[in-house]
Order: sequence, then C-alpha cells, then structure tokens
Amino acid sequence: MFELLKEQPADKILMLMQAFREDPREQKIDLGVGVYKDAEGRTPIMRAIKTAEKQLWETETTKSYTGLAGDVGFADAMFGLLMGDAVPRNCVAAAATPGGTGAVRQGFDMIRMADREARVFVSDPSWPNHITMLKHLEMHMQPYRYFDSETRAVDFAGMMEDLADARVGDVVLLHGCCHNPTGANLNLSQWQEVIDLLVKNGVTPMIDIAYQGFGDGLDEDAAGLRMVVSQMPEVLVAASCSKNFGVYRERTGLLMAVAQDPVRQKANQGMLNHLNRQNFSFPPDHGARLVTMVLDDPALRADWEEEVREIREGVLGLREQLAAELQRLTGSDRFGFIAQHRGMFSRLGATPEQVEAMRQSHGVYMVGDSRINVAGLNAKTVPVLAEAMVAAGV
Ligand code: PLP
Ligand code: TYF
Repeated sequence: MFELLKEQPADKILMLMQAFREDPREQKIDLGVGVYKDAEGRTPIMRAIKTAEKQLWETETTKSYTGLAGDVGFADAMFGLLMGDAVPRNCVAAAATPGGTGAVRQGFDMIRMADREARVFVSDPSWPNHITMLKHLEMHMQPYRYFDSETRAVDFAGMMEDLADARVGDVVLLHGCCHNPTGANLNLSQWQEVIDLLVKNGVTPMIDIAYQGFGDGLDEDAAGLRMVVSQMPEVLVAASCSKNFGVYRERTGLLMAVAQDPVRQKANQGMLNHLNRQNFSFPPDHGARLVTMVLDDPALRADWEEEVREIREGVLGLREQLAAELQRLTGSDRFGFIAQHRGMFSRLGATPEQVEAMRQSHGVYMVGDSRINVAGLNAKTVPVLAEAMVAAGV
C-alpha cells in the first residue's frame, strides 16, 4: 500500500538547516531556523532549567504516567504566566501537549470537532505549519492580509478589512507576540480594535504564543492575549515553552480553552483530555515539570526571568546594530523597521533571487521569504549581513 502515498513537500526551514550544515565555507551565517543562539552560536540550556533538572534527578521517584492532560501544576503555572489575573482560573481548561506545535494541532482538532465547516483565518504570511496542519486536517483556511511589504509593518487596514468577513463559527488565528515570520506586531490599540470586531461578529479567536518574553517583556508580550481573554467569551490559546525556556527537544507546550463559566470549563477539559488520548495518550512530562519547577520556585524564577531579559536585550541590541549599520551604508532610514520589529524574526522584504545572491556571495542563510533569525547574528556578523544586503540590492 505504500505506493499509494504521495510524496509530501519537505519543510523549507528544516531543509535550509541541512543546506547550511553542508556548506563547507567557514564564514557562513545561519539565520534560518527559529532557535535562539548566543554570541558564540550556541543554544544553551538555560541556567534555571539546568538547576531544576539537577533537583529533579535527585527528587523524582517515579516516571509512571501522569494524567491525560499532563500535570495540573504545569497548567496552573502556565496559566499564571500567560493570563495573569485576566480571567478566573476555573473558566480555563488546559492540557499539556508535545510542544506548541502539538497545542496548535490539538486546537485545530478541537475546532474541527465543534464544526467541520469552520473557517480558520490565518495571517498572510504565517508560520508555515499553521497552513500545512489545516490542510492536513482538511479544514477551511482563509488568509488575511497582515504585512505591508512597503513599510514592513502590519497592514492593519487590510487586516481589518479581511477579518470583517469572519462570522459566527469562524476562528481567527492570531500570533500572541513576536509574529513569525515577519516580526511586525499589533500595538495595544490595534488589539482592541480586533477584539471589538470579533466580539461584534461573534468570531472565536485562537492565539498562538511561542515567544513570550522575547519581545518587550513577559507581561508586555502577554498584554494582547490578556485583553482578549478578559473581553471575549471563548478563546483558544496554544503556548510553546520551547524558546522562552529553551527546552526545544523536550516538546513542551499547552493548549488552553477559555470559557465563560466552570460548567463549560469542565466540558472543555473533557474534550482536551479526549483529544490527547486519541493522538498520543499522555503528553511528554519532563520539560513541563522543569518549567513548573522554575515558575514555582522564587529563586529559579528570578534567575529565569533575568536570563530571558538578557536574551531579549541581546536580540534588541542586534536589531539596533543592524539598522544602524544599514543606515550608515545606504544613507537612508528605510531599514529602521528592523529595530521596530520584535522577537527573533524580521522579514527583510528581499526577493528570492536576492536571498539566493546573499547565500552565494556572503554565505548568509535565511528563509526564502527573507525571514532572518536575528539571534543567529552577533556583533561581528551584523556588518557582513548588512554588506550582503546592500550588495544584493535589497
Ligand atoms: N507557533 C509558532 C508561531 C512558532 O514559531 C513555533 C515554533 O517554534 C511554534 C508554534 C511551535 O514550537 P514548538 O512545537 O517547538 O514548541
Ligand atoms: O519557524 C521556526 O523556525 C520555528 C522552528 O517544522 C520550527 O518555529 C521550524 C519548522 C518546524 C517546526 C519548528
């Protein structure tokens, strides 16, 4: 039967990782996959996570199954981190998932269980896995305008115009912060306008948040999400711990369904448990337990918050350096957007030919849509990228 299977397109971001590894040049720069890297190009285990891991090794007495939704302590800790006091805890159903990807996938599955005809509105562009997962589930996908390729900021008028088509039964997928792949984000008054529109038309939001703390701060990056959950009757939230806790391969994420009352919460919890059971039974626990230990222990948490701050400020510094270097080389302010964007990514607005030219001439690897992972740079490679961009005519 295997001959019946059609070949599936490979993940372009992961293909780029491979191409980078195979490039023999010494002076090559990897701005591809969205993984944080320090100035030496390493993706370190965060200090607090390492400490929690040692403690866990000493104290863990069993690796028997947890519950279908994972450890409740993880859900409680993540609820606090994401939602603060924006909504009562007893209105929120939550289940641990294999990474943020698992959370997005389970969220889509839940939407499909509720309404096979639901349309999911997805920003154009978005994280490619949003689109491929919706396709895989045979769900209806409706792109909405998001990025203005002239200003490299959010095309807010276009976005609002497209979202005005969403109706009861439709879902609008929003990035909680640090939009992937563009780096362009809504400000709080724009979040409010989106909320007002969705409330007016009875549309359900789903928020994917994978970079909390990498933009402007842990609370700042959750501010839009908190406005949504405090004002809207039903919300899905898919959260990833991969980046902000640096636990990528542990596969640590959480899906939350926010409802109006504890009765609906109970039903939603049953649905999240059911979906976990259908797809993998019990979610991975190791990363979730480390995250819980870090969030619940004041000293570990303070150290983690400090390290997240160091990461965020490092990335912001690289943004400012790159924008300044391009200003110096071109005498123009048109690259100022790089310092305005937030999170690990920026879409530069180069053509695929220019992206290819930068790879050939300077060994700079970025995604074909000209998304760069800013964390892949350091003080020495920023001028190389700037030079490559100018040479390619970006
Ligand atoms: N959502 C977005 C927007 C992402 O960029 C990512 C990428 O890592 C994820 C979700 C999921 O990440 P993971 O499954 O590694 O937790
Ligand atoms: O966009 C990125 O680079 C990250 C990492 O299939 C990633 O979100 C990339 C591809 C993929 C899963 C995660």
